[in-house]
Amino acid sequence: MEEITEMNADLLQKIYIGSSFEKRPLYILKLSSNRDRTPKSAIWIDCGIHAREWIAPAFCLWFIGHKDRTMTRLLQHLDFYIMPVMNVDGYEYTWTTNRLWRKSRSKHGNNRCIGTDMNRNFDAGWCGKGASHNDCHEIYCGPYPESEPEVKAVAHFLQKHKDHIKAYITIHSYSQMVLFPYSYTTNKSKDHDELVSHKAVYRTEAKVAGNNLFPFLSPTDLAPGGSDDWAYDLGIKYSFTFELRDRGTHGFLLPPNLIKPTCIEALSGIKTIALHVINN
Ligand code: ING
Ligand code: ZN
Repeated sequence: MEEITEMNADLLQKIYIGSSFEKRPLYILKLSSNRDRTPKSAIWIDCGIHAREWIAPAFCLWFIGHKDRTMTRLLQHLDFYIMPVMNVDGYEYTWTTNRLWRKSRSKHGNNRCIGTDMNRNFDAGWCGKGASHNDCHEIYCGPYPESEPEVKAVAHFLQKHKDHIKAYITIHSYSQMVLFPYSYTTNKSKDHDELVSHKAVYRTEAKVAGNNLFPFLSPTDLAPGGSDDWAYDLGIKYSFTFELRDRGTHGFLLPPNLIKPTCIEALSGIKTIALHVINN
């Protein structure tokens, strides 16, 4: 992040938004062609909510460094806020100790176990069916909503900038699909029917799924406290979870030769959403 911001000082700005449970700094990078200083609409992308989903931070960093004609054109109309790693403590832990760690590394009160599932910790149907109050479970929702400093920092930033953030995209793996609200309830969101029948949404889905046109998949299991639901209820209509490769052959241990093609697929999904945001 340091290197890439220094090398592209004209396009990138590093913004400190808070610190993690283990006191690591949390940064987002603002990608903006600042030739004209008029305030622009923006798209938020975060990666690495879950520690073991290594393709996610890899994608965010690759995306920041990627330049092409479409991106140049998009940047005339849009800024991007990119958070390469939200779960910085968990990510570090997957490098040093346990490759398959998912949660944060926080310890609350007299809990027996470490870690909260950050994608169950947002204040959207918090800890309903599909999350767990048991701190030893993989889908532990935490002692209260936004108990994780990382979640609180992101929620605070989004709240502050919600008027110009037109799309929220959070990058996970694996399963190759695009999810959108709601996950905390089986009720349809106000925009559900529009989003389901939306050509742009369908194209995004197809791209993230590796250009395999297959029927739209929505999760059948409830998952409350997710970031996309929270962003949607904040008023960000285009709010998506991208689940990148693969479909389970390698799972979280995606081999290096698949990093690049996966990034290209995800990029093309993001471009589809960005073009739609610009034209609407
Ligand atoms: N999947 C997501 C998870 O947090 C999800 C699925 C998406 C839940 C959006 C809630 C909201 O379980 C992975 N792979 O993490
Ligand atoms: Zn995940």
